[in-house]
Amino acid sequence: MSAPRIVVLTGAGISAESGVATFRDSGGLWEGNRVEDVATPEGFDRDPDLVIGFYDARRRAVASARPNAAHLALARLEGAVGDRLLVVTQNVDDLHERAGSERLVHMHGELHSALCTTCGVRRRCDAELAGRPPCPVCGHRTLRPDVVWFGEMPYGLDRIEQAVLACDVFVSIGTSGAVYPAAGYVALAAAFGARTVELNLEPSDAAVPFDDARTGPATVLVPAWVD
Ligand code: BV8
Repeated sequence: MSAPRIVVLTGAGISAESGVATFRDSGGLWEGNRVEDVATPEGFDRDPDLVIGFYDARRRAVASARPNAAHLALARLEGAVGDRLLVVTQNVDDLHERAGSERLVHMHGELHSALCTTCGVRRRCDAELAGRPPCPVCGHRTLRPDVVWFGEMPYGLDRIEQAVLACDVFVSIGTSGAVYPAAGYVALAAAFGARTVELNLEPSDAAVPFDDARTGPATVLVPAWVD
């Protein structure tokens, strides 16, 4: 039998051991910030400088982080099975790319991308958005973080859903299963016959039980599962 088709969904927990804060763990990003203020379009409209400062600080934190053994193991898996693997990440950091993953969908956007609310262009952005630099295309000072806030449409949904429906194995790594539509993918995969696996520091409040739920740090569980 040829290599199985695998979908891997990752959340903030896969980057935790790289020193990147998660959202809902103690000391997480939501502890110091109200979701309504920093992760909604309304919050951005109310106080764009607050939101831009939140994301600039996270971009700086990620720049000093390094991919960990879990990111590297997924890149090795892609080397072994090629286009039979798709990594769907809720994370906006670039640690999967820096580990070598290419078959990757950032369904909640990317810290390293900026979106212009005037002309709609999305451009790679390593610089800070504080001070509202002009859009390189239209010149308006209307760049925002290119991330998906609550109430906004996630990216790549068609591609993701096609892969989830067709996969033989669905693996969820480092996510609390609190945010939709990502949190619904395990139920969809199971309904279409996939074997479901969770590799998480603690069991998530998943929509349906996983066939194989392993608890522990991603840097231990993911290489052990991949290799
Ligand atoms: C949308 C911005 C319409 C980017 C974020 C159905 C039911 C109920 C509600 C909804 C629904 N459908 C839509 C909604 C509304 C809403 C939603 O889900 N609300 C929730 C609160 C109920 N969803 C939306 O608005 C989405 N948009 O639905 O559009 C639509 C959709 C489909 C089709 C048509 C129309 C938009 C959601 C995106 C919101 N943006 N953030 C950013 O700032 O990064 S959410 C935020 O949460 C991040 O994106 C993050 O990725 C995401 C999930 O968090 P996790 O990654 O899981 O992180 P968390 O801290 O929660 O958990 C960490 C886990 O890791 C823990 O389990 C921990 O144990 C584990 N861990 C920790 N350390 C380790 C570890 N594991 C292993 N090793 C370790 N070392």
